[in-house]
Amino acid sequence: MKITGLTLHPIAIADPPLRSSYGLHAPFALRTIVELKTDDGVTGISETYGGETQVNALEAARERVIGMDPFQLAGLYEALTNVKATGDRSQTYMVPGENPLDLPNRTFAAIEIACLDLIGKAVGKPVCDVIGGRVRDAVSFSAYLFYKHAGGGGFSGDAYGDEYGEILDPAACVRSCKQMIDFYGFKEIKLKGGVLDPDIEIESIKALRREFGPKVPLRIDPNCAWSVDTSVHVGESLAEELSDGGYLEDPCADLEGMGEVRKRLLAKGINTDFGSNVAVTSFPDVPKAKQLDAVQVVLSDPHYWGGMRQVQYLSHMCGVLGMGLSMHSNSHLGVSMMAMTHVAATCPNLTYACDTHYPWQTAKDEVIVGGRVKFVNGTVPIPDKPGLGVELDYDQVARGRERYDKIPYRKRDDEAEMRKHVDPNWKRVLPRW
Ligand code: GKR
Ligand code: MG
Repeated sequence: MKITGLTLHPIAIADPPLRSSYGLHAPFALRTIVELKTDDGVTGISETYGGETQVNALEAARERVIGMDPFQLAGLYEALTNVKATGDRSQTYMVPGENPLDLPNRTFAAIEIACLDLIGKAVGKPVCDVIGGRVRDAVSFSAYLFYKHAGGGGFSGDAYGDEYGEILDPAACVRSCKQMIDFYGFKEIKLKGGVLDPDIEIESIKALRREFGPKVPLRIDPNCAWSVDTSVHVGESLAEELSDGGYLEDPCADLEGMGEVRKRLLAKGINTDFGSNVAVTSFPDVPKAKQLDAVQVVLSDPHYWGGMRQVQYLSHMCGVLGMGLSMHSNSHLGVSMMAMTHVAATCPNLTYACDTHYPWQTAKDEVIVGGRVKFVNGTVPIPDKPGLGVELDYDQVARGRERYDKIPYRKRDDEAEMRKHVDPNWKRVLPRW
């Protein structure tokens, strides 16, 4: 089998005005759909980050990809990712998908996942079984709550309905969470923090605990907006709420900072686990995080860790080091949803409900045949179909492309969006509190 075609579909999908310590989400998020065709007529697909840099990097890989045997992924990994680069791989100062240092990994991942989809289709097996077999038939996801302004995304002429309304206080957090849980059946909750005063965010978590009780694990993730002292204050205030399967995610910048917070909390008898997808983004970070006791749960993500097999290696590494594994997400559609689900199904120690932004996207923009991926009691079951189990709806892809062509920006810039829509003088400062 040989790859004979690579088609890139840059698309834009409506995204509500979600807030995080990075700033504000733009009215449309950018994604790229990758499509590979083989000489025997099989097609494989994947979805990755969007915008010019990502599309150009995939375009640059074309020559290496066309003509290759899709089974020969180790050689492609070496060819695309073995580049000498030094610098900060973390997501401390750059939003996911915009750090040039993980661009090679993102690019490989997009090709790898499309290859695995087409291999699965060629041999008649789901991707999770192609990459070694599943340890579960359905993958749990969490209710991923955001503070947000009113609005459902899109531009004025093409404004989308606002499913969740404005969420800027603890009561609205609880209301939106109930709405999400009623619809999707999620059993764990994550709150994106780093937006309001930490004491208000503490109150949001306490209100969620009061509403949903101790059987629903809680996490809060301010994307390193807090100082070490503030992180200790939040850790102390939420000692009970973040226990029992919850965690405190990237409270402050750097592994050294998180290690210090952990030490100070342990000294007070508080054993809250720390998660990370900001400080821990590549393999060398993992033993360092262990050594500093800074992170107990690593958030994987096939999109920037270098694909599904790298996530499996990460799972193994975390297992060896006695660390837990969870999964990170950014704004995405159904193809990414299924890639995340397939790889999560193969990682035995991925015992936390994975993050997903999926509830924030809408059916109007979905690019898979049959519409949005269906959740069953907060899980996505592995479909009894070959490959990722989904096909592209080309009319929907074309609509996504039209939206992409209409919008003026080609990268994610939450700081600029914040200045445009909320505060003309806004700057991301770390720590903010
Ligand atoms: O979409 O604003 C966002 C999130 O904050 C995202 O960029 C993060 O990468 O979801 C993410 C996380 O840190 O867990
Ligand atoms: Mg995070």
